[in-house]
Amino acid sequence: MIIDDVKYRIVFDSRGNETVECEVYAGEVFGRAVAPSGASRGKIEASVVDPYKVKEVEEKVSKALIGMSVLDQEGIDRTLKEIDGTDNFSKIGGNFAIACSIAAARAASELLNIPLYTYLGGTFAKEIPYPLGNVVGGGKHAEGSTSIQEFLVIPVGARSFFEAQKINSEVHKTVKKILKEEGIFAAKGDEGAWAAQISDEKAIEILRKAIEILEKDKGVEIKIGLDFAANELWDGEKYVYKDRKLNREEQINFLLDLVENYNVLYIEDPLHEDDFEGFAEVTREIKRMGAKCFVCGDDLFATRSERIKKGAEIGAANTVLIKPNQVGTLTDTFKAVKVAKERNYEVVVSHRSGESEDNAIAHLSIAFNAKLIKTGIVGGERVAKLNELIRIEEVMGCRMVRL
Ligand code: 2PG
Ligand code: MG
Repeated sequence: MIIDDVKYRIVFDSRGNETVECEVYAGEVFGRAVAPSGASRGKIEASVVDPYKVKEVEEKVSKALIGMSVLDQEGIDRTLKEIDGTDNFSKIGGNFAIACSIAAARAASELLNIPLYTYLGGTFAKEIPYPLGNVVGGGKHAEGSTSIQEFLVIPVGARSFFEAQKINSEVHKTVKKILKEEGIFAAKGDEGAWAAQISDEKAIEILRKAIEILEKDKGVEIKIGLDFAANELWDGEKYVYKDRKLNREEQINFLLDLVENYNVLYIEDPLHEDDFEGFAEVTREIKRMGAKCFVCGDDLFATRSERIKKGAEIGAANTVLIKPNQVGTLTDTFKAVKVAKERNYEVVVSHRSGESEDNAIAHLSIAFNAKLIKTGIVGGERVAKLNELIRIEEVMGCRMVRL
C-alpha cells in the first residue's frame, strides 16, 4: 500500500512548548506520532528544528515519501535521511523525522491490523519490561531541587506490569506524605517527580524510608535507580553540585558509595558524555563489588550505534538508554538496539522530559525486549505509556522480563 499523503501540524508538549505531530496516510489507514523533546540533551543528539518550519518540511517530506510503500520502513527512513543530507538532521530536524518515521510504522501496523509492537518486534515481542519510575527529581527538570536529576524506583518483585505500576505510584504518594510530615514543601518537576529544596542525600533517605514502608506493607522488593545526568553537572573540570564540587575521582567514589550503601540497581550517566574510560572504570568497579547494577549510557551513547560500538570495545557501561528522537528514525533506533544486544548490553527504552499523549515508546519497549521502560509515574503524558502497557499486558498475559 503506497503513501498518499504526509501531514504535519504544530501541537503542544507537556511543558507547554510547541512540537510537531505527523500523520502518514496510505489508502484507508493512517498513522500519527508526536515528537517529544529533552531538556538535558547530549551534544550529539539529532537536531531540533523550529516547529514553525512546518510547511517547508512538510513539502519536502511529502514530495519524497508519496508513492513509497508504507511497509518499507527502512526505505522511508533512508529517504528522510537523504532529503536532510546531514548526519544529525540539522536541515529537516530529528523532531520532524522521528514523528514521520513512527507515524509511518503506525500506519503500516494499522494496514496489517496488528499491534505496533508486533509489527516492529515480531517474535522478539514477548515480554513486558519493568517500569523505572521517577519519584524525586531536580537538575534541568526542576532547578532549585536536587542536583542529581532523577531518583527512581524499580519494583523488582512485582509479578505483573499492573502491580509494578501500582507500587511505583504508592512510592510516589508515600514520598509526598513523608515530605509533608517533615514540613518540606514539594512541587512537581517536568516529569512529575517531586521537586524540593533538599540535598541529594536527603532525597535518597526519604526514598529509602518510603521503600521500607512499602516493602513491609506489600512484601515486594523495590530497588533504587539514579540518573545523574552528569553532563549537566560537569563544568569542564568538576562536577558541580549545589553543595559541593567533585573532581572525576571524587565523583566516581561518590557514586560507587551510593551503589554499595543503598543497593542501587540502576545508574544512568554517572559521568559526562565523553568520559568513556570513566564509564568503563565504574562498570568494572561495580562488577568487582559483586553488585548487580545496570550502568546505563544516555548522553554517552545518544542511541547511536557507532558510539555503542566504541563504548563496548572498552566495557563502558553495560546498558544503553534508547530514545528514538536522539537519532531521528526507527531504523537507526533499531540499529542501536541490535548493536547493543550483540555486545550483551541491556536496553532501556525512555521517554523525554517533554512528552505528549503519544504512547509509541510503550510498544517499542516490548518490540526491543527492553528490561526497563523509563517513563515517569504520574501525569497524563507519562500515564499514556503506562496505561498502554497495562492494555498490552491484558493481551500478552503477565510475562514480565527477568531482571
Ligand atoms: C534523561 C531524560 C529523560 P531529558 O536525561 O534521561 O528522563 O531527560 O529528556 O530532559 O533529556
Ligand atoms: Mg538521562
